[in-house]
Amino acid sequence: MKHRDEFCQARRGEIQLPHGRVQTPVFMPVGTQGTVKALSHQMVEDIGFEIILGNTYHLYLRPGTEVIADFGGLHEFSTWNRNILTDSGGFQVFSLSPFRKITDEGVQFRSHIDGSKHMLTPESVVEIQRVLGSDIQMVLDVCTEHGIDKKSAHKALTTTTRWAKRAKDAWQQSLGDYRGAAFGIVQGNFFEDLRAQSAQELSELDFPGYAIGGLSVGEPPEVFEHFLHYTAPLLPTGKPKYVMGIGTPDYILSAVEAGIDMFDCVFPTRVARNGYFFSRDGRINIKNERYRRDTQPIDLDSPISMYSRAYLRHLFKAGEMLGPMLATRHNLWFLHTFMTEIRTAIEENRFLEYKNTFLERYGRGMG
Ligand code: PRF
Repeated sequence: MKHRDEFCQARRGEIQLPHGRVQTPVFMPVGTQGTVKALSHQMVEDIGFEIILGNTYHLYLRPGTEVIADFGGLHEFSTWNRNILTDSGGFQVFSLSPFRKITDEGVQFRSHIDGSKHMLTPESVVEIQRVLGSDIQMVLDVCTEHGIDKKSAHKALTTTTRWAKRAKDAWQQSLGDYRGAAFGIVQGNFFEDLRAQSAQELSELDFPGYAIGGLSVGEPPEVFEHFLHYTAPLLPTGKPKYVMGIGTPDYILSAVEAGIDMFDCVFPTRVARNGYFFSRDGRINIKNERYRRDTQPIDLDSPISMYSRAYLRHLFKAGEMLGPMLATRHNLWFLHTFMTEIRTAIEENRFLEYKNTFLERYGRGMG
């Protein structure tokens, strides 16, 4: 950590990884299949991103770990030369697989692609991510939804801790030529004592970094806010803290204020493909009739400022590929610029002021 804002927990730092340094707080674009959808790696790099996400679950199923192994890892296979963080697959099995069964050993599931049967264990997930060459790998966890009872939440938490211990041992043994970090993931659903227990047990395992999982899974914003601010201080101060699966400006601001260093989310890129553009005045649905003859760009500073809103609207109305490409480029530029401004504000001890000014214009609760 380089600096903490004098008036809140927001912090400014740097993480050293095998493929270079990452400035924090950082937003990481999602590249589930080894590609940030609709953009070339060059475009992602040109915006300035130092790290993207990949997914163990998807890459293991397709093209298959052995194909990527033949190339020497995901960096070589995809030709993305900066850092890659891979999620463990725990969350994706829960959200995508038509069938899954959790045992002590691991999670059995059926592929959402062809229905074939598979099993992921804490150890196999470490091994897959080692083969992928992940700069940061995540341990296998059990993510639960909002609204479950405490007994089920407790069961998921004890499995998550047991798996984290096995993952830590496997990760330590995997080190050598492989130099990626492994992060533990806090669960505990929406129960304070379970969150505290999870944070405590994982902290004892002494991972290089920690994620808060199981948030933004359908709970109301104030519940998200409460558990985020409750859990963040329970994690070791000197290590990176990552909230998984958040990417709207209001949630990012809330997380930075709580002292979180890293975020990722499909949201900015997913909504881009449906014609939603982030702007300082809130999110714009370009398909709206009101933009039909609008000669203005979305934002004068955007890398796509040469295009008018009317033309962008036309691309989406006509179903042209260039529409999603330009929207994705714009939204990722918007978030990258937003994170750069946040980092400067923290350095100058005016993060809270920045947050209020930004939300005043963008709209609160706008997502
Ligand atoms: N666990 C993992 N990946 C995740 C989550 C989690 O809890 C979430 C929850 N928002 C997103 N991605 N492994």
